[in-house]
Amino acid sequence: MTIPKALRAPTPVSPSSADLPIPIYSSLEPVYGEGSLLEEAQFRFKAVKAKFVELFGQEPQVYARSPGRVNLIGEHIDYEGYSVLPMAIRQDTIIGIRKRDAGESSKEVRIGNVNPKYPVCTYPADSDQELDLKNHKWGHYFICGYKGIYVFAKSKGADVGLPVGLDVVVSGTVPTGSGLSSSAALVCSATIAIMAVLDKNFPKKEIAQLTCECERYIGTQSGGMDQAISIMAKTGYAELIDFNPIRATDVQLPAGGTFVIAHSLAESQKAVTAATNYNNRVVECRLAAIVLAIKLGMSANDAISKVKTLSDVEGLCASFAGDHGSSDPGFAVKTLLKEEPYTAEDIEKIAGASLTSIFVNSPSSLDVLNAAKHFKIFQRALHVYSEAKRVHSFRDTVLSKLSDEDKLKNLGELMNDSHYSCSVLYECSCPELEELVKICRENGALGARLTGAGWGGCAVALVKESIVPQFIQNLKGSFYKTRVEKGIITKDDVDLYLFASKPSSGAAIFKF
Ligand code: NG1
Repeated sequence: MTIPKALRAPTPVSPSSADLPIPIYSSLEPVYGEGSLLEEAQFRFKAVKAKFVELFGQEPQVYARSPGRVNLIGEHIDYEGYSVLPMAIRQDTIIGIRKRDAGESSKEVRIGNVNPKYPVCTYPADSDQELDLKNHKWGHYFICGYKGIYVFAKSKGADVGLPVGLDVVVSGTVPTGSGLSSSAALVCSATIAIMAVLDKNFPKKEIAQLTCECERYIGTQSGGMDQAISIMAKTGYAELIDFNPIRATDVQLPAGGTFVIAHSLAESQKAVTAATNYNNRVVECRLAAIVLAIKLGMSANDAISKVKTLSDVEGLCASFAGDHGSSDPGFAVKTLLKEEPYTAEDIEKIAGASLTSIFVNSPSSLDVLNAAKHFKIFQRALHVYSEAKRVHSFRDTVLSKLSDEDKLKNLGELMNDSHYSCSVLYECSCPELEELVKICRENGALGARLTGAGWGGCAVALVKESIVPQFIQNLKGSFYKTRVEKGIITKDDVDLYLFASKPSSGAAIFKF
């Protein structure tokens, strides 16, 4: 008998994985699989436990891990509201954590590290504390999560009690200052470790949003890509990450290609150089958006109060372009902005307001204004609009009916174009990255580009699987050998800075 449609039970809608909470495992295998990865993880978890006992005289109650990431395409556009396409890497941050009992003497958060390079940091058990940003300490990243989780719980009406004292040990394998998001791996693992010890869990998409906001306590105006992929990644897939609201869509990369990650060995100190590099670009993009909005007919008052990002004025730019027979928002940039850098006075004249009044509520932006001589808003806006387009071309290529070989060729070209734009228009490269990207291409990469914030850190190269061993060997000879000879790194460490990577899994909690 056929049941009439109206009487049928509604088809259950399966929640997307981003609606699910962070997975809780009782063994390492679901994350680390088997073989050498599992062995390495077992070794590291044991080391965390041993350090914990050494420092605090007890064992952790629970563990959490969150991975670093490599961004395949979509650089410096997440904070402008545009989609990006990263994948998680196997390198991660593991945290062992224990809640200090009410009876225990000091109410503190004590954060140790298995790596002796990072001394124990102690903070008050106070979620309202201000981080001393002039005195940068590695433990600050943990406190970002600590502050954030209490604010978030309050906003959700979740009862987490008063801020607790915590003992914590960290073990990280994401190289720092590498553009592989060691900072987000630490902030994300800290946040979920604290949640776990407080016996709370939330949907991944909410934690992705929360952890992005958490990391801003460190003083960078982060976009959200790193936290989103670290929390929501899935083994075997890159993810197209959309913002407002955060969403992740699986992207299955074509067969026959491998992403090789190579460190330029120039450390990118994003938090320390924020005023002249990362936050400077965020401010330049906002100024570009305001100037474009005004030139396209918006009142200066509305532009200053309503326009935050270049994506806010894309519609205006596109309709201007449409009136001139183009569909490219970059057309508006090329027509309405001048190529020469703008001085503060130039922009103040257009906006009818002082720059300090525009950014009055953002101390980190005021630091940018203090440090900046001029603003290259033409170049920054062109980069953002063209890079946003490349992300979609990348995804469309993956979904197209082309052969895998042709797909890989097109993806490589998009990566090369992205690098050019980062280097020339956004000026976030450096001589070491330029050398490395050139060497990657000379050795057969289908495409190569800087990845992450830039100004140092890593390049990512798309390489045919069949030539990966030879490619790595060649890079060792042409880029790393001289650095080993100069004592910049040791021969044994080269494999930490040059490796092939497959899309790995996202954040997890472990209760053994
Ligand atoms: P890395 O490479 O991890 O410093 C930074 C930002 C991202 C994104 C990229 C540039 C943070 C935590 N991450 O990444 O949001 O803007 O730069 O695409 O600030």
